[in-house]
Amino acid sequence: MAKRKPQGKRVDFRRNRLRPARQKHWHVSSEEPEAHIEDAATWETVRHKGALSRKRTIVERAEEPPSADRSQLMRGTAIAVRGQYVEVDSGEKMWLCTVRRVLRTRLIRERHPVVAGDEVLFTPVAESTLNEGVIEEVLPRRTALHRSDGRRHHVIAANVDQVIVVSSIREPLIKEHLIDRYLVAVHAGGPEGIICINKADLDHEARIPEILERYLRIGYRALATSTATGQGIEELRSILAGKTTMLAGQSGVGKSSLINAVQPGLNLKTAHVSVATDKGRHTTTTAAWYRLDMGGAVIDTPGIRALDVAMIPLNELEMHFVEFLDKIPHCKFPNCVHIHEDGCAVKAAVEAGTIDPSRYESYVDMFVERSEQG
Ligand SMILES: Nc1nc2c(ncn2[C@@H]2O[C@H](COP(=O)(O)OP(=O)(O)OP(=O)(O)O)[C@@H](O)[C@H]2O)c(=O)[nH]1
Ligand SMILES: [Mg+2]
Ligand SMILES: [Zn+2]
Repeated sequence: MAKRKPQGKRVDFRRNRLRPARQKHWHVSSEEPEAHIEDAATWETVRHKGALSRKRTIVERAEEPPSADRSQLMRGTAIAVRGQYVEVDSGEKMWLCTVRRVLRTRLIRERHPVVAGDEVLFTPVAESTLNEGVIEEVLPRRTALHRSDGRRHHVIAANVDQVIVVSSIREPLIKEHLIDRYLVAVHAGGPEGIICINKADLDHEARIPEILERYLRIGYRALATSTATGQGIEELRSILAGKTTMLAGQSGVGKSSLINAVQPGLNLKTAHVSVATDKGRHTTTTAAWYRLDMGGAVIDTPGIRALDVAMIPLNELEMHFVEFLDKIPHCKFPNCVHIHEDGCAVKAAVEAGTIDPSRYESYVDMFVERSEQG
């Protein structure tokens, strides 16, 4: 896998920037001189276009990149985004690609126009020890999962069929409401949510069965695993086979360890949870896509505190609690939010024990939090 940034290019950027005559030329038709210079230089260096005059190449870039000869485009999967570079798997080879500027500008609102799992079309520009390319197009995403950092939303992975929401019973201690929060975000994003409680070897009080039952009874798939004893790993393999699965959950719960247990050859980095803080240390730092030998692929993600639920309209929150759906039509008021209203069928179901109180509590917490955000 090509993980190395081609350092040589950086040197070339600098050298090119120091040429005042050309810089002036670039400024003429460029709205973003700095960005453009870098692009022009990248283009030049990657293309190795010795015969073509530098000036001409730059003029082409300034007017808009030559919309590459489409017959030459190759298709691949973006497996990881590292800075300005995207690693692309074309099925046979790994390619280190940059992203065409027009594409970056068009998708400026997202931090990364390309994310792990994206299907892309790219122009191969150099095929040698380091296969290089330029991504021209990101194909429409079947699904997209978001997270927020404060006020911005970022897509973290695309084209995922299912998300395994991983928690650990201990180290770090399980946060049951966090599972519900993840499930809401996953449901809103499109893929199927599956619950996995890892570190089953540490379940000294045998709490796991009750938690799993909460989800199994409302139709979710849910399993307990332990990479220490091998419990549940075969079941996990059967869930992963032939699908594209993202593993999500807090840092330190064992996402990378589970992927290693399924396919040891991947040898993903894992690390001990800090005993002092009971927290992981963000060992995985970038979402990355891995092809599985048994068919299918997994996306390992860095531990994130919560997937984004802020973009879900408040009045749609109820839709993502699957067991509420057949109750909602029986609420007395059509605009019932299932909190203070009389004649609420959801609250009645909680009292009757058909809706789990812990799930209802997660709904109320999320509803209140979302209404405070406005
Ligand atoms: N006891 C026990 N420890 C486990 C189990 N699975 C993983 N661990 C340990 O938990 C720690 C964290 O595992 P990782 O796989 O790095 O966790 P992660 O979820 O990938 O963490 P980030 O990459 O930071 O998001 C490591 O020390 C693992 O050895 C398990 O089933 N039982
Ligand atoms: Mg990890
Ligand atoms: Zn109601």
